[in-house]
This record gives sequence, C-alpha cells and structure tokens, in this order.
Amino acid sequence: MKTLRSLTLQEILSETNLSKKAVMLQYQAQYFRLKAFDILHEKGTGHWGGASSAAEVLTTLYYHVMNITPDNPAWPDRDRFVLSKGHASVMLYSVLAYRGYFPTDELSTFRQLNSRLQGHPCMNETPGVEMSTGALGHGLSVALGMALAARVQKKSFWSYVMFGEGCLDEGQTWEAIMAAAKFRPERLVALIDYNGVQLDGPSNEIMPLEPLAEKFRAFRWNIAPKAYDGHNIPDIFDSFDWIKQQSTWPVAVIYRTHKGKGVSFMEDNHQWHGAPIGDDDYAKGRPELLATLNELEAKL
Ligand SMILES: Cc1ncc(C[n+]2csc(CCOP(=O)(O)OP(=O)(O)O)c2C)c(N)n1
Repeated sequence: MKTLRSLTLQEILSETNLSKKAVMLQYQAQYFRLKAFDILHEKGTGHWGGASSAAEVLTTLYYHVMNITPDNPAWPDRDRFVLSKGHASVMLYSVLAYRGYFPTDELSTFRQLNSRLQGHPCMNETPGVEMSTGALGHGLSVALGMALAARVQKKSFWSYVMFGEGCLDEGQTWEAIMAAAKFRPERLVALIDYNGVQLDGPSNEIMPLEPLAEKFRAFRWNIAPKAYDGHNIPDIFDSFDWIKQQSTWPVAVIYRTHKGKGVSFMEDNHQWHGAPIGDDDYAKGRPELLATLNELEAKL
C-alpha cells in the first residue's frame, strides 16, 4: 500500500498565501479522514460518521485559527477547544498528533487498554485535550466557563466548542445557551457540525431542531447570517473571518456537513455512526477516500 503523505507542519504554517493554504488544508483534512478510516478499520471500533464530518473544521481550527503551543499544552494564554461530540475523538487525535501534541505513532494505540487515546477524550491523559467529553451536552457549559475565566483573568484567549445535533438535544446545552447570553463572555464561539444524522436516524426524526438559527437568535446569540459549507476550506475561512469581525457575544456558526463524508455508501447514513468498519466495507470505501486525496494532492 502506498504510504500516504502528510504535509509537514512547517509547510502548512509557513504558507502566507491564503488560497494556497486553503488547498493545503483541504488536502490535510482529507489525509486525516483517510487516517481515521484506517485506524477505525484496524481497531474494529470507534465512530466514523461524526469524525469524518468534522475533518475540515478541526483542521482549519488547529492549523489556521487557534493560537496554540503544542510543545507547551498548558500555556495559560492558549486558545481553548472543547469537542463536545467526544465520540468523534479519532479525528481530534489525528489532528492533535500531527499538530505536535504527541507522537503520530501513538495513533495506532487508539482505544487500546492503557492507551492515552481512549474512545472518548480524557483531559487528564491526552496532551491537547482541554476537556473530557463523551456524555453529550456538556461542552458548551465548559467552554462558557473557560470564556468567563478569561474575563476574570483579563486574558484574551478564545474558547471554541464544537457540537452536533445530539448535544443540541440535551437540556444542559440550552441552559448554557441561556447562561452565555446572560453573561456574554467575549470570544466564546460555538461551532455546530450540522450533519443532520444522529446515532440511529435522521435528526429531523429524532428531535427536529429547525429553525435552529432562529432559536439561537431568540436566545440572544450572535449567529452567523448564513450556514457555511463545513467541508470547503475557503468557506470555513470565510466563517472565521466573520467570527473575528464580531464584537457581540456569544457567537455561533452552523456548518452544513455530511456524516461519513468521503465514502459514498456511508454518507448521511446513521448506520455508520459507530459501526465497526469490516474488511469488505474497508476495501470498498478506502479507494474512494484515496482517489479524493490524490485529486487534492494534484492541486498542491
Ligand atoms: C448524554 C448522552 N446520551 C446519549 C449518548 C449516546 N450517543 C453518542 S453519539 C450520539 C448521537 C450524536 O449525534 P450527533 O451529535 O449528531 O453526532 P455526529 O453526527 O456529529 O456524530 C448518541 C445518542 C451519549 N454519548 N451521551
């Protein structure tokens, strides 16, 4: 099997031309998607659907947006990120490893006993993980606390949280939405990975959330006037341009995404939320991911 090429940190971080950087991040996100697919197949466990849908936003955050120092994960002024949909851990781990928080070789220990890379992220074990998550619905409360701590400490770091529809079905999220609108901490940003599918069916059937943007507005959040394409790096760049121009807090952005993105028979299908990827499906699915990676490589 041909060895996949990850772009180096140096290559990506030193690129100052935004169009070129977008092409690089598009490639790198697909690299992470393929990496995650390989890991989940090898381990026979983990969550493909929601990990795949978050690839581009997570890659952009860690390689373009956040002010972080992976060699010193506890730097007090770092930007914070909370993956409220903790089951998507394999994508977070892939990004963290290649971003320099821990050795990339360690990814092969995913979900093993005593590994630092447990099925759901653990803040006490894994460098770069800011909050232990997995029980849906806690992330925004934590990110709100971080943003309020920044205010108390007179610091200007950003607090980002990513959730999907599952977290929005939790009452605690709406309590945090209300509390955030009361305290209005600066630089608190909710990134919504809106892929429309949950563990056992379409979100519309499980718990309809629409009109979601209007609900955030009614709760006095500053929500982006349009939904962005969460798989398109230039569009994601635009979303962060919009975020960085805001001065009314808290801020939320909806990203339209596809669960299981990149493997046609797995996309938008709840059956691939967390099912093990067996040999046959791996053999069918991997060439699709690789073909896209090769197309993106040709554009580099
Ligand atoms: C409190 C709680 N209830 C149920 C679950 C089981 N569970 C894990 S993921 C999931 C569905 C999540 O759907 P979504 O947020 O849309 O995730 P994504 O599609 O982004 O993977 C459920 C019900 C859980 N982890 N926590």
